[in-house]
Amino acid sequence: MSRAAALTDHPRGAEDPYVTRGATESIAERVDPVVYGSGAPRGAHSLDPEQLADYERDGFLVVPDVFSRAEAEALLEEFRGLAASERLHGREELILEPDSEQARSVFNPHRFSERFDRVSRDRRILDKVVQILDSEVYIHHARINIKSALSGRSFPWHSDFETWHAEDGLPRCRVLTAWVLLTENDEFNGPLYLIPGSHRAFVSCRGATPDDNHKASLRRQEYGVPSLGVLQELAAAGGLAAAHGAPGTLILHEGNTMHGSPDNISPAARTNLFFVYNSVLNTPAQRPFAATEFRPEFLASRDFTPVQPIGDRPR
Ligand SMILES: O=C(O)CCC(=O)C(=O)O
Ligand SMILES: [Fe+2]
Repeated sequence: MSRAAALTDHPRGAEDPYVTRGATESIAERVDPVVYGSGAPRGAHSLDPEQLADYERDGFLVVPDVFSRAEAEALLEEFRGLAASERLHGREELILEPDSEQARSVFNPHRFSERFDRVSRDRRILDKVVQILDSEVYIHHARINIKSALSGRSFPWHSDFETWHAEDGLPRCRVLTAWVLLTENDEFNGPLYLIPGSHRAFVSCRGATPDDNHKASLRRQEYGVPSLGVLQELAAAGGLAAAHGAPGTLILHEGNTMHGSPDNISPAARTNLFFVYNSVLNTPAQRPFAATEFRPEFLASRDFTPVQPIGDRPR
């Protein structure tokens, strides 16, 4: 199957339920399910019905102890080795902080390291992802956000799906992020903030996407962010939550949940690994929905090969 043939032939314009980056901001209703299919368990590591219901209601779920502390520590060590090697030098996968030469993000560690590749295919993650999305999945991108002690910078409020739709052409919200906490995430070191229930509202953001927007947005996002008024409306309905957890915690984060995170001025780094899994039935449209060009491949994969799980056999 050629890659071009695998793009989704999705109607554009008036039939797009998620029009965004226009002259005005507005809130539209989500038209897609949150849990696709029946939500039936897919293996030994599926969510139980209560966890699945919490995810469906809130748009995220914190699952402690999915990986052991030792596994998280080994992943952090692997990352330190990768960061210290020459392999990332001068590469576009390495993103620096907006105000310093410190590393902010490293994209697609699973393409650089077998250990990260293996965790991306671990059934402890995939059984849950496939249960929610009800199809095979491919990795849209993966990323490590480092948030160094004292100087790791914030991420403004946003919905990931808004960007993936506008700039990467993902037609529908059949996509989620699975985060593995590699360090403690606590109230001090810049944890993720989320608005429970916000995944049910699609915020159509104001402002046309500039060319090459990703070059600025990965360091400091300015397009695809909601106004104060819209945030207040969402927070009035859902309140705010912070995702805290020990190393090895897994966070499942629905693609459209509104989230952001503050600066880390604490003395401890907050380093997290995340994988964005998109349904193979939701590959990009022929063109992005609200940008002149697609973002580069390292941000939005063109390899739609289904992820092959490893680990325990399914039940
Ligand atoms: O690492 C964080 O705190 C937030 C990152 C984020 O939202 C993103 O990369 O889309
Ligand atoms: Fe995000």
